This record gives sequence, C-alpha cells and structure tokens, in this order.
Amino acid sequence: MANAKKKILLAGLDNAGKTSLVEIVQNKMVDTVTIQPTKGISRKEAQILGESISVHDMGGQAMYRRQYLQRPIIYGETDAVVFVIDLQDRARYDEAVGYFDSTLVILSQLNPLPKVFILLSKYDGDYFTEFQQKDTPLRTELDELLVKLQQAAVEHDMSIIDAFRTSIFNEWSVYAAFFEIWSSIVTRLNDIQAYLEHVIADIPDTQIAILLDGSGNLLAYQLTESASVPLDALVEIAGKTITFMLEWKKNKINRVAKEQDFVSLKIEGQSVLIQKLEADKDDYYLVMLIKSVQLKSAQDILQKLGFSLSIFLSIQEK
Ligand SMILES: Nc1nc2c(ncn2[C@@H]2O[C@H](COP(=O)(O)OP(=O)(O)OP(=O)(O)O)[C@@H](O)[C@H]2O)c(=O)[nH]1
Ligand SMILES: [Mg+2]
Repeated sequence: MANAKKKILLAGLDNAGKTSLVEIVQNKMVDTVTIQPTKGISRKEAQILGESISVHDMGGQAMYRRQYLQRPIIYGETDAVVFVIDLQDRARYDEAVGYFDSTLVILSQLNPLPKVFILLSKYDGDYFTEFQQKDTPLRTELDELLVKLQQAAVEHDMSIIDAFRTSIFNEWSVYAAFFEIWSSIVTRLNDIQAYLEHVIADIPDTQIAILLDGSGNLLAYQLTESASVPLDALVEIAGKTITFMLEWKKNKINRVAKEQDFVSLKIEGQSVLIQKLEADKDDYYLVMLIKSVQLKSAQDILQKLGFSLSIFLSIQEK
C-alpha cells in the first residue's frame, strides 16, 4: 500500500493563527506568549492511519506571500489547502480574500485539484460573545466574507469544501476541523467513521463516542446532545479527553501492566470511559459517555465495541 505522501498547505495572512493550529493538532501546548511569526515555510509531519502527511505552514508576512506567488512550484502536488482567516481582524478581510484569490490562481492549475477548506480562526473572546447575539454586524460581515471567498472559488472553477470556526481555546473545534481535512485525503477514515456509527447505533443513550489513535488524532466520532448534556458541554469534555489520553499515555501506559486498559474519569461532572485498544501493535483509544449506564455494564459495552473496532482496524490496515 505504497501511497504517495500527502501534502497539505496552510496559508493565510500573517498572524492568522496557522502555526497555533498546527501546534494543537500536534498535541503541543500553544504558548500564546512566545509564538513567533513563521519565517518562510515550516514543514511538519503528521501520520494518519499509517499515511504520512506533510503539513506546510506558510508564514504569511507580505514579503513571503509575494515570494510564494512568484514560485508556483511550491504549490505543486497539493492534496488539500487550508486557508486560515483571523475572524477578529475584520479590517483585513478584504486583504485575506485578495490573497485567497491569488492563491487559487495557482492552485486551479493543478491536476487533480486540491481540496479547499477555510478555517475562521480566533472564534473566542469578545468576538465570540458578540457573535452569539443575533443581528450583529459581525454576522453580516462574516456572511459577506464567505460570499466573497465563494465567488473567488467559483471564478477559478474550484469549490470550498467547508468552512469552520475555530479557537485555540476550544481544542475540539480544531480537532474536529482537522478531522474533516484528514478525511478528505485519507479515505479510509470515512469507512472507520461509518463503522463507528454503525456499532454505536446499537447502544442507545450514547452521548459521546470517539476513536483516537495513539497520537491523539481523531479517527471517528459522534457527539449526540441531550437536555442534560448540551453540545457545548460535550465539546468541552471531548476536548479534555484527548488531553487526558495523551497524559495517560505519557505517564502511565508505558509503566503500568496491560490490565490497565480501561479508565473511568469524571470530566465536567460526567463519567467518561476510555478503553485502550490494540490493532496490529498500534494503540487506539475508544472514548465514550453513555447516559444512565452502570459502570460495570459500561465497561462490558466498551470492551465489546473495542474488540470489534480492533478487528475492523486490523483488517483496514491490510
Ligand atoms: N484569541 C486567539 N488568538 C489566537 C488564536 N490562534 C492564534 N492566536 C494568536 O494569534 C497570534 C498569531 O498566531 P500564529 O499562529 O503565530 O499566526 P500565523 O498565522 O502562524 O502567523 P505567521 O506565521 O506570521 O503567518 C499569536 O499571538 C497567537 O497566540 C485563537 O484561536 N484565538
Ligand atoms: Mg506561523
């Protein structure tokens, strides 16, 4: 299964938040104080289901932007482009659209065409608060921005697959956006998502079901809100489980014996269950929150699901 290495470009104006997003996806703490503007292009590697993905974080200062646009080779063989726009920098929306347009001029020459995603970053703070009110100018401005981006895409015979609002203070927003991006280029993720949905359908009252790989990458998930646990809370819990899982892996799993493969923990007042799985020597984690189920039977459920998921993942790898 010698797939060519995949390539993702992360582009956008300076200060848009590109490098911060990459740090989160790589499970690093984002240090908002010390992060520096990226000089030129910084390449990072990601591994999703055994496929190598090279993430090119294109520093967005004007000087670099000019250089890139003069060297179309930089854009060659790109599988997906993630264009990042700082929602809070409203004065530069038009500049961002202009750069998006110039970028598409080059990308539209590629065959096959890359998948295009928009990440609307910094959806937090005062911006978030104001956005929650209906009929605010923010929403109108954002709608106008999206229309312009759409128009630019259409003009170059391309299409935008999706646009996501993200914030580095809501880690789930970043993981979920990148899940869609990975899924667009690693097609096996779609099979895993379908399989997870299929097995979860038999377990009523499932509020959270997440499948992570050993590096904390999201492979599949389903969040189902209810009156008692609304989506906001699910998102908060889901984000924290990834952080917890990484801690767990770092601190315990290497040292503690194999039977330590099930953990139940309270996050935001909810009992979250995590089952470690193994498929072809790789570790995976199944995270679940099931309403009104006793711990013992929940553990049985996770074990069973975990078992079918490991088999599915092993078959997938072949
Ligand atoms: N409020 C808020 N600030 C953010 C967010 N993401 C990044 N920032 C801040 O925005 C600034 C720029 O972030 P970077 O990730 O360096 O931006 P960049 O797009 O890589 O910038 P260049 O490398 O110059 O192209 C930093 O001070 C970050 O802390 C976010 O989601 N919310
Ligand atoms: Mg940067």
